[in-house]
Amino acid sequence: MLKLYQFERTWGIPNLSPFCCKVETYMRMASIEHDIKPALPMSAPKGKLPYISDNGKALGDSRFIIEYLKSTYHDLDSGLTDEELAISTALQRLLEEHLFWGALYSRWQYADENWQINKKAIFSPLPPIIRDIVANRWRKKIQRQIYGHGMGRHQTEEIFALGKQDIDALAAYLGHKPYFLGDRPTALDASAFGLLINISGCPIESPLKEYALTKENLTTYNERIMHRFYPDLRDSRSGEPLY
Ligand SMILES: N[C@@H](CCC(=O)N[C@@H](CS)C(=O)NCC(=O)O)C(=O)O
Repeated sequence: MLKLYQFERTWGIPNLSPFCCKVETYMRMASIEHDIKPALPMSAPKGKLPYISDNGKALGDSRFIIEYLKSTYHDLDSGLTDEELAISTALQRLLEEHLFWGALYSRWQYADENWQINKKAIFSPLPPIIRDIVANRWRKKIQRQIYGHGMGRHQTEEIFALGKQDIDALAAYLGHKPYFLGDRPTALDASAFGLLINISGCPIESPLKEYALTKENLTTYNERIMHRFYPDLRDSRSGEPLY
């Protein structure tokens, strides 16, 4: 059986990693059977989550994983025009190579309360004796990545201003459509939902989250996908469906 390795579920959303959430959402949208295995990035083939294993082979990076799922199991993008495919690629790059870095900054650098919440969610599976050491080392590493990407060189207000431009573009392009490219979900929706639910549906407070929550169509979009593809996600206290 196809296995998906990703962070443990937390915060009442499918995954705290936009990329893990993207792959699981693609699998659910495409009705691809799979087992979920909790993991940390240290064990991943490229040192990042998610990765999958199938037929004895491990594969990392959500883009290559989705290519593999398309060619081996089910292609949610079949039937799209070349123009739609171009938009899909461009918006996924906006989400994953730009907006993602503002979201990452909110968690690992922007505010200490956010870091504490993030730390607890990611590093709790580690033994207490090494938890803080590993978490602090990891935090420095991610901050170096944010700086290396270029996003981390900007002022806080500039980082969030750039993120807000991306949110504007996404909200405008989605408009009143149920999914980004029309009436049915495609790979672009797996990517968009993966990041949008991680900005507006998680307990990391920032101007980016506040701004995303002002876009009613993005909120309804997240709810639509949660309701249709994650009906099994329930409130940990009440047991009620979350959406
Ligand atoms: N391009 C990769 C990005 C994956 C990624 O950045 N994963 C993060 C979690 S959101 C990670 O595992 N980071 C660990 C690290 O950078 O050390 C993909 O599409 O899968």
